[in-house]
Amino acid sequence: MAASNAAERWVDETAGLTTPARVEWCDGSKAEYDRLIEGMLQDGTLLPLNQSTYPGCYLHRSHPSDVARTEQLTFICTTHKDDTGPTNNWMAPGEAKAKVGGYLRGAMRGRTMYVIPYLMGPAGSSMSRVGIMVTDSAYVVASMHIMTRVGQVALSAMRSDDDFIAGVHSLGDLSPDHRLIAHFPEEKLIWSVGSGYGGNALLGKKCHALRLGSAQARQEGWLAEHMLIIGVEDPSGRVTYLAAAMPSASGKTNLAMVEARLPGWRVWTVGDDIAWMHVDAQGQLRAINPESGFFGVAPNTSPKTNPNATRMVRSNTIFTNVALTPSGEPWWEGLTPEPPAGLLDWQGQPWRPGTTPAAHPNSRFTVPVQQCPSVSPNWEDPQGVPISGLIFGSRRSKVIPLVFEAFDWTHGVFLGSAMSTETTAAITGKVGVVRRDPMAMLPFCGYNMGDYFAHWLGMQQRLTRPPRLFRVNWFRRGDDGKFLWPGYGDNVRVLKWMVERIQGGATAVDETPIGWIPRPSALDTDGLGLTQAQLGEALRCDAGEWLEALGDLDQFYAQFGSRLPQPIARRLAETRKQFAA
Ligand code: GTP
Ligand code: SPV
Ligand code: MN
Repeated sequence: MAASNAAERWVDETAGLTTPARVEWCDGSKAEYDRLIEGMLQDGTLLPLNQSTYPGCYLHRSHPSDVARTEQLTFICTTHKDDTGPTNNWMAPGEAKAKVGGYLRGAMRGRTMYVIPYLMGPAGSSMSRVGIMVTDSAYVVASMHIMTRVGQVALSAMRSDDDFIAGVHSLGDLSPDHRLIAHFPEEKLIWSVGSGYGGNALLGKKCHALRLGSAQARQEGWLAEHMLIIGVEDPSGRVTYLAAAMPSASGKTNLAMVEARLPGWRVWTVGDDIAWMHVDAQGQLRAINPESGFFGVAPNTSPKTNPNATRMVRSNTIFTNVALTPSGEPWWEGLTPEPPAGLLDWQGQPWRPGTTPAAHPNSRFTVPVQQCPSVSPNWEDPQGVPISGLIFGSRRSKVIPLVFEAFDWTHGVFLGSAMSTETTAAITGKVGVVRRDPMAMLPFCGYNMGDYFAHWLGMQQRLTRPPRLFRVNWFRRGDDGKFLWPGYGDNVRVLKWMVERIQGGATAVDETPIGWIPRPSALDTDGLGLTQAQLGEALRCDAGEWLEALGDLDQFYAQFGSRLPQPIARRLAETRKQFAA
């Protein structure tokens, strides 16, 4: 493998700082993966699972205080604070270098520093981008093997000597007191220390593909989004591609590989977490999935909720923080109606039912995309797939209807910018707290969110046929506290309505101040057993509730000052006026 001079120099510099015992360049081969697994089985980083029922599957137990992304320790480091914006943590680059540098100095003493050249996106795509990360965690290397394309394929895709995002990762001492995830968009650089978990440590994912990716995308005129990508096949065989933004642990993986509960309909999986979208020469929006694996939430994944995922994780999967059965199989809440006897919990302790969950609520599986039974034949198309609809979804037990459609692009951007959601176990902190999460990008936008809204608005002029924009909420609850909508496989009924809207079919809608809401009769609820009252409640738009929510939105927008685009402010004012009338 031949790396560029700039890459070699940066690796040498980094080794000078972290002083590892040895430096190993990764080639991404199966032999390398097997060696890493073997080493981790020997030192206890991995436990083998039952190799006859779960071949090639392993269990990793993380440090008990390192189980989710830590947003309070995640920083964007720009020269001017205003470029980071009010919704991100900011640190001056010099200060961050001093602080993280302190944690990194000598951090790899006696250990191996792995150098991982990785490609985000299919080989041969002009939309793909290269990263080179170093790490002292074999678990991170093995995970990067699954989640990205590692080795020569990455180095060959570099368009110039320094055409890569550089990432330094070290486990440090795993203490949250010495943890920091710092992004330097002006230097295409990531420094992450003190966590071995998911988005904190697999630097290709949130740090590169979203935070630095979004900053690069703005400069270069494309979009890097926290979105799944699917192809929805209708009974005539036509496939309509959609991308959907939803906050962490709010349904992307589930929708990405949903098994349609409607005859003749089928959903093809392109991606489950991140979409990079470009406008092509014809003015068509096209999307690639930069990843090559899924890092999916385990709890509630079952043959009932997500049969494709359940089948997919039966081989070649690394599980993190799930429970273990006496026969050496993984288990998590929801996998089976009753927990098997004799479980060890995610920390390896005997588990007693009725106490805390056996699997950590943010326990995950890491598995190659090709193993997904519903994987799209086009998932690695270098041209990407043509996107006809964009969806913004969030987790709200109240206020937000099951589905509605924006009037136009600007209105859709407004609806996305207005999104709020209830927090989940994917982030350290309180679960179930309502917070603003525009376009599901609050923790992932690598620059000023006001500029991000403007960038979205500006895309329209380059789109000859802009995608339709939709808002969904699978999580609205009735007065009895139960979900009003069955969700999962039945979400395809909502996708069907969207496809009908996109393809120009006649569907009955109500025009409301927030957009077009389908009449209950427009949704295919055949065989669902939902009462008209339930469906009506799921779709209800309440002026009083909305006026309150929009007041809160006004305050959120205020912090952007002059960086809030006028069209967004105007949309909010108009919507309030219409509700008040
Ligand atoms: P990240 O990987 O963190 O970005 O999450 P994600 O958006 O891919 O979320 P995922 O699909 O893994 O869903 C997380 C949790 O949401 C699951 O464990 C389910 O409990 C729940 N969920 C997903 N889809 C539905 C749905 O349609 N209805 C309901 N009620 N819950 C759902
Ligand atoms: C998310 O939190 O949105 C995830 C998991 O997809 S992580 O990789 O930890 O960011
Ligand atoms: Mn995610």
